[in-house]
Amino acid sequence: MTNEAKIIERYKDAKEQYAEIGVDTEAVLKKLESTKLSIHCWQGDDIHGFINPGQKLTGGIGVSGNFPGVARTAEELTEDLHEAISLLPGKHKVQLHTIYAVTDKKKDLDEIGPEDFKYWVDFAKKEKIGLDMNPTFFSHPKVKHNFTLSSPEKDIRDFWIKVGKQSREISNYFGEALGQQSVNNFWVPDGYKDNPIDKQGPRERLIKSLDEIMEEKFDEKNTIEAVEGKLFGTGIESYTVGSNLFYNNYAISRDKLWTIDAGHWHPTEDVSDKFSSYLPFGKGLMLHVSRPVRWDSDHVVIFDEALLRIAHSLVRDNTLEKTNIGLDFFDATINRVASWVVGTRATRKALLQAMLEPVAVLKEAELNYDFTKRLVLTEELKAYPMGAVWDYFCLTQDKPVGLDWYKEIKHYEKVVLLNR
Ligand code: RNT
Ligand code: ZN
Repeated sequence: MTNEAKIIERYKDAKEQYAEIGVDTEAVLKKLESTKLSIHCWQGDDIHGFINPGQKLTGGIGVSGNFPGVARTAEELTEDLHEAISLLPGKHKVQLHTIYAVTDKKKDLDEIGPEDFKYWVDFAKKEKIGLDMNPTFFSHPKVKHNFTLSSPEKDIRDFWIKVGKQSREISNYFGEALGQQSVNNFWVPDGYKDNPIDKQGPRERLIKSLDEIMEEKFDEKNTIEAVEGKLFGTGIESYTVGSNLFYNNYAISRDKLWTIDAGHWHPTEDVSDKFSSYLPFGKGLMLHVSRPVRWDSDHVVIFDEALLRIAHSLVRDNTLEKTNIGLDFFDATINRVASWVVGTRATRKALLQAMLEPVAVLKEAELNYDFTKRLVLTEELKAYPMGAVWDYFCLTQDKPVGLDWYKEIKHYEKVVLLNR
């Protein structure tokens, strides 16, 4: 039997096994394929961007490691993204930041507009993917004492308000050009290292700045804003202006999306428990799927319990439609292209694991107070042949099965990355 025939054979067995408990694997695979995952471009170049590449990273985000082959130009970054996407089954988007503009002219962050992202739109069309946006509010001299949109100084605020407004034009351009909504995600690093006296003032200023940025109306078919809060960052341990609660309320009151980054909470907090508490009130969610190891360390996402809880919540509560799933991690100790592939494949695998559950049966058991059945089924399902379904999915998507992608990556490392 050829390898391909074996994969199909194993899938047929698995399909039967799942059918016995009421799971239609064909329907699952369709749903899995159409669930878009938004890959963050910044894993490829350690969040340097092209606008001011020598600039030190600020804003409490740090990248450790110096694996060779970091992308230094737009060509290198898109070459690497193309390689990663070629190894990933399913539909995708790519998340950009203002600093990834591709322009010949020397421009400051607040001058960058849609015309500087034509390169990326062309790339997205070629790859048949969507684009998401993030205005950059860090790694720039105008981040004064860790403040941007909530700075006490009007000219500092005005600079960043302009960056925010420009990002909406760019995101709108993505939506128009690619015919699919672009999520424009706002995160600012503002905060204090030590205990502040005034906690209200900066938050009021942040609201005013955001409101000013959001004044212009754009068609939500093209773009929608998301706001991302955080518990703390390095250098702003005592007070984060844009806390999680702050943005939860901002998103609800302004009818925007709320971004939940898996690394932005106390390490023992169950991020997945927040979706169903928020969604009955809010328009929708953006996720930054990440892996915090003891803190907001942004490790590469793996198929772990925390990721599975996220996937299970979205599938069991049927809220995938209202959720935009993006990735957010950065690790420079390993091959950066491999890390995209590991994190994105792990996320899609977790979704598959969740979709292969007989959710209706489990809900019924729960409603009948049959907690024994609920426990028995969920435990037994852990050893069901999800891997056979995953391999078949990769095969039908014309993407490498199992470890085959690693061979490709090793080859790419040798001929491309190590020659940079
Ligand atoms: C930082 C936030 C933010 C960034 C990216 C680069 O804590 O998670 O999303 O990681 O904008
Ligand atoms: Zn994030």
